[in-house]
Amino acid sequence: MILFKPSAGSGRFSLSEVLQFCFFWLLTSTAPYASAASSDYSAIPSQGTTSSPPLVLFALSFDHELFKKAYSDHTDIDGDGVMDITYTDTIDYYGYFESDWCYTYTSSRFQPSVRATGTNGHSCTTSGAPWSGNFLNWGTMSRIDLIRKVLYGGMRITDSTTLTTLERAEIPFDFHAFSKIYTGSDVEDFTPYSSSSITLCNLNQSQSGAPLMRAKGTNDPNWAGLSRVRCQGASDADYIVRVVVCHSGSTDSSCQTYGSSSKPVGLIQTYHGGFWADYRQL
Ligand SMILES: [Ca+2]
Repeated sequence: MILFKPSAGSGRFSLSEVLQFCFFWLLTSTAPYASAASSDYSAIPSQGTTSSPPLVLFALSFDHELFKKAYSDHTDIDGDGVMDITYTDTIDYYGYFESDWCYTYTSSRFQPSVRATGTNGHSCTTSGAPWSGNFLNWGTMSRIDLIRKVLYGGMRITDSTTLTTLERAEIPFDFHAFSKIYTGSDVEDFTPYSSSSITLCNLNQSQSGAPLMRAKGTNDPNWAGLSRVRCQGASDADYIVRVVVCHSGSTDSSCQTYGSSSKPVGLIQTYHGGFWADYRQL
């Protein structure tokens, strides 16, 4: 047994001795403590009485960099160590168009018509459907288009029970407007042009104007580069970049059936768990 007694001669405990005693008691005390039980913990917030599902808020960037071309032509997309500086047919370009379908331009939109052919399944050699979906993805998509497709299936401009049309993002006619040039002996495999080169220029001519893809059958590296307002001057043809999706023969795995309709969906619809998401602001 350890006994505490006042220092010799004082008859009283000093403050130091009292503190030492308290510390010793804390170390040696066997006072019972209740062990924790699972009922002591709860998923319910301490300030509330009802539980609720956990929510996640995504605050995504919405800056102007997203309204530039998705495929910059100065990256190695397929990771083979070689810079992909133009359209490369061995790559499946992601976007609003289906890479394995051929499109005809009718009623101010691109309509999938027949399946693509060729070594990589991207060639379109029938005159009725001359546009390769894979080529159009490379030639028209902006970064925000790909984000929209990943998150919620793409921006719908037509959304009826029988028809769904997606629309390319609004691209300002300033330095955001971008051109894409392809030169090769197989231009006619992907486009209506039989020339050796094609230049596509993407912009909106005015705020909320039609999302245009202007085309000419030549190599014009200055089309989107010399003036403050870009992609101006003569073209061979102008196309509105709207595309019919989730059609009856669609191979797009992002199409989901709702009753008699098929609609493009993304991560939000797939994982939303019944919550409504205000994704239209993106
Ligand atoms: Ca490469």
